[in-house]
Amino acid sequence: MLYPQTNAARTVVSLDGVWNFRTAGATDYPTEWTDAPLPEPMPMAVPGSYNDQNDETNLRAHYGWVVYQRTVEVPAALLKNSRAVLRFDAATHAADVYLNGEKLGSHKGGFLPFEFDVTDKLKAGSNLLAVAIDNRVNQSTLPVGNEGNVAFFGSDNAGIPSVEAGKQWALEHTPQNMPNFDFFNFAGLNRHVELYITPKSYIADIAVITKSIGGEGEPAVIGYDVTLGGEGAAPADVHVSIVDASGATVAEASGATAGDIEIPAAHLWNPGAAYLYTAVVTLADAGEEVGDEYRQTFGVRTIEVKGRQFLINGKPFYFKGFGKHEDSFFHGRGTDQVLNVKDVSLIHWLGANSFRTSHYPYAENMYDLCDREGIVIIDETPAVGMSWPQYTDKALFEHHSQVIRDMIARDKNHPCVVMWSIANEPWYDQGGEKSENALKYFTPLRDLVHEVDPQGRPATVVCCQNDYTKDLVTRTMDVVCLNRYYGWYNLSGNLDAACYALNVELDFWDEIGKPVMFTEYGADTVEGIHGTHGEMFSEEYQREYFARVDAEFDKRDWIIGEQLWNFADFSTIQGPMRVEGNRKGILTRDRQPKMAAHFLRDRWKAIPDFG
Ligand code: GCB
Repeated sequence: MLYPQTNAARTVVSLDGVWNFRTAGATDYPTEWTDAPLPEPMPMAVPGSYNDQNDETNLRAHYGWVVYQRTVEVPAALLKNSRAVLRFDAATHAADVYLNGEKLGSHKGGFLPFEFDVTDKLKAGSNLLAVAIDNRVNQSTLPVGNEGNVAFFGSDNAGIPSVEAGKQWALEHTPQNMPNFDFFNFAGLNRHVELYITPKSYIADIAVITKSIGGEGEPAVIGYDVTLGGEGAAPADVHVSIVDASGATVAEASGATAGDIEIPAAHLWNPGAAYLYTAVVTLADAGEEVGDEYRQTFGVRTIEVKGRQFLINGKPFYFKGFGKHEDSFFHGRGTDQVLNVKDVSLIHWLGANSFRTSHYPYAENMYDLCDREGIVIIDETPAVGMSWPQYTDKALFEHHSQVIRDMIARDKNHPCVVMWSIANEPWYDQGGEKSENALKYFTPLRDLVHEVDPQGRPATVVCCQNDYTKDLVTRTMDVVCLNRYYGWYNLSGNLDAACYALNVELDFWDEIGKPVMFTEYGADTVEGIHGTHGEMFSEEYQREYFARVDAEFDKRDWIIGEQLWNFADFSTIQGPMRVEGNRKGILTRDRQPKMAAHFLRDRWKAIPDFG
């Protein structure tokens, strides 16, 4: 699915702005809210999570459905001899969409785009658009929620009769989402909504693949694959021009939907030194007034896991960075370009070169920025919070497979994406049949990644602190990605013992013989708490924690990267382990550095991207 763009052949109409909004029921919404103006609506900005936008209602505690509405004014000229598509960059977590009272369809999953062809449904003039959105998470959704008001990060004093009674009462009277994941369940129209117009015969998809490279400035071969849509479009009508960053056309091909093109003196896309080309694909006039056009940016670069190394353009790359979240004050998980630009500048300031889109695919705008800024991304599905009952759930497996297909279809051309993460911390180290079921579940998903990615990038599952001897899945991935909290959740406060235990585990992974990277390790730190001997939660402890753990990494050349937890503090469900959210950021939620950020900046600036 191509991102909407305005060019000589296409028009995008943004439907961002202040919409009308109402909360509805836990399990349903009134149908009359989908075909007539909403009664007594409150204003709600799109894109943006609804949870922190209104103070009269406790929208953070809302459970179930909400309804968004707006009118869409359409000039008649726009609809003449064209195709109209309504696109949602995301709706979290499930949506029913209505246009002029007619249901267009539904979508499940809160972090990937979906669209509807509305050519025959949109009228010139005023149209009523209504979107009902459900924020519930449960055992059949990704991310996974717990049923029954059992909080992951709450007190679970099971067995005390009055606590059990309280839980039962809460379930019946104040139902709440109980995420099996540690980030606030921000919901709604978190990303852009667009109406876009193309010719009736159109370019439906483009894939660009780097087939071979030489050095910088030497010839490179790229492959292209164009999918056509609509009637009348023929391969003979396709033309591809490769345009360099200065606007000069450096290579061309015509008359086929797929082929190879040689760029005579190619500039490579490298971390920290990005170079972007544009494949300008045109579809000649197929008896219509205009043909179609799409401008697809791409980078010339290769990715390969070889032995115990992760190669970008044939050179061993070292990941320096963090897991992030789409999270900020007021916006929640809402797309915020100011924040994205600020975060990218902080990534440069820190001397980092990469991050993981923990724990869901981010809005496309961030990938565009990272393409141009040379920042490397590990792209993650929203499969977080899984456990053993799910590994035999066929419907969930199908949904998970579809999410992987959709994520790769969306992000395949981004040079910044170098690896796909199938899941974060599925629980699978119980041994016996449970561990084997996990292996049966994740092996076909790894193979699916390899099959559907035209660029053949590596696949991983990011694994939880576990009994690694019984974990059968992690060792089968292309790269072993470890989340470890020695010195925080385990061996809390004792960094000597933490380093000892870490070393015992690292000896195990050395035997396994795969490339290993850390995708989480960290310590909650409340800015302003200090101590001469730096105990837990102090800024000194966080700095010392990273200094000690990183020194263990430095002893092993098969560790291919360190992505700590987390870039910045972020919002979570309330609970006794969280003081206004998760505080493991090396930056505060408003992006100010804690002491550890200065230590890491010095460290990362001294470690080259390629070793
Ligand atoms: C983890 C999770 C992450 C949490 C983190 C923590 O292992 O992957 O989502 O936020 O631990 O701080 O507990």
